[in-house]
Amino acid sequence: MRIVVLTGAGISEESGVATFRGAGGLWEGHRVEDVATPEAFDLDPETVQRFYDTRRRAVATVSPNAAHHALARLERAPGIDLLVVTQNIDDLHERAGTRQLVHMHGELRRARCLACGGQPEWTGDLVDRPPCPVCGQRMLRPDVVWFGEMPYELDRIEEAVEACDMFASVGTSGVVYPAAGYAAMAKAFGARTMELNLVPTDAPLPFDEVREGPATVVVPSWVD
Ligand code: BV8
Repeated sequence: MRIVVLTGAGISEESGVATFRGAGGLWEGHRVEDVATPEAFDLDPETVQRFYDTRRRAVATVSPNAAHHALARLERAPGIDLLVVTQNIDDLHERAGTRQLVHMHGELRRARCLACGGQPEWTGDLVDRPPCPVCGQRMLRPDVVWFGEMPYELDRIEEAVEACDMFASVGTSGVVYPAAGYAAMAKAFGARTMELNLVPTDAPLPFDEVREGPATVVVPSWVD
């Protein structure tokens, strides 16, 4: 059985990672437009670098939760061909053991060099403009997809969404495209669709099934 699971900030929330649209739509005290766009980076690179440095440090102190571990178990289940497509830039899916994984919005633990295009693994801060390990120039940015930028591996994702028998959306508000369009795409290609969320979204095309509750409860109960 071919399954695609799309995850959003909600799957990491119980690990202690802030969601985007939580307290009053501010994101760690910032408006999204002020920190998650190329324009914001051009205008005020320090603020943007500090924003991601803070999140990179925070993610290093948290652990995968029961929902991440349940998806890693699902990948190993006999007869299951699973692809996890995450909008999250934390590494909690990997640390829980998921292997077939796409970070469509990039990763905190990778940097991108604006000079040579290198994408080195990165665990430290970027605000002090460290040299790129590939070319030595001091032009590193977070390897994260900002608004207006092209997400990663769209062809691979769309191919999997069109071919899957089941599409599950876990912990995402379904606001950001093209991710938000995948449930309808899967349905159009004949898949069963399911939403697992603390607060079900009023998706334009309703899911076949909705399981309401915290990810650490509803994801293991679905998987096991
Ligand atoms: C692009 C990385 C060109 C940065 C992020 C139509 C087609 C294509 C593009 C667009 C379009 N319409 C508009 C656009 C432009 C734009 C867009 O979608 N804007 C929105 C605001 C309208 N999209 C883009 O710019 C994208 N690129 O378009 O390229 C293109 C053109 C055509 C075709 C392809 C490409 C790039 C978008 C990527 C932006 N980068 N993140 C970073 O992380 O710092 S987006 C960011 O918000 C996250 O990555 C995430 O993807 C996104 C959504 O957040 P969620 O994960 O859903 O989190 P949220 O807080 O919103 O919701 C949490 C959910 O969890 C809630 O439902 C809550 O109920 C639930 N929850 C909470 N706690 C729990 C829980 N559930 C379970 N258990 C719990 N405990």
